[in-house]
Amino acid sequence: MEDCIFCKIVRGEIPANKIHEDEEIVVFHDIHPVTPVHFLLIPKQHIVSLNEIEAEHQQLLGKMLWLAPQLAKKQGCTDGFRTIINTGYSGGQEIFHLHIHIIGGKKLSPMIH
Ligand code: IU
Repeated sequence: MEDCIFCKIVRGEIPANKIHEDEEIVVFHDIHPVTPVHFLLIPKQHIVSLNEIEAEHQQLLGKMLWLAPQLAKKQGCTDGFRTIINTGYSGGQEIFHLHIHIIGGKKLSPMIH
């Protein structure tokens, strides 16, 4: 997707503070962190949101979730973290390229409001 900001990060056209990259996934620190640790896992492939996933994406999504705790621990979240996927307009999604937020680095309250 030419105009997608996260696709531009994948292609290296705009900068991001990357903490992981492999053939399918890029992970980088969120530019507006809401907690001491806040990073995003994105597929290199342009998938709009969780609403658009297909059966063929199962392995990719599994890999993203498999990577998340490893990277969270490396970023200092040794005692837990929160995983958020905003989906669609009502889900609060602002960037329409699927991404998993990992937030942590402090004790989070139990409820999301
Ligand atoms: P959302 O789930 O679509 O609401 O989250 C988008 C996130 O992308 C948000 O936390 C932004 O701070 C973040 N972000 C970023 O890390 N780098 C960017 O260049 C842009 C947005 I634009």
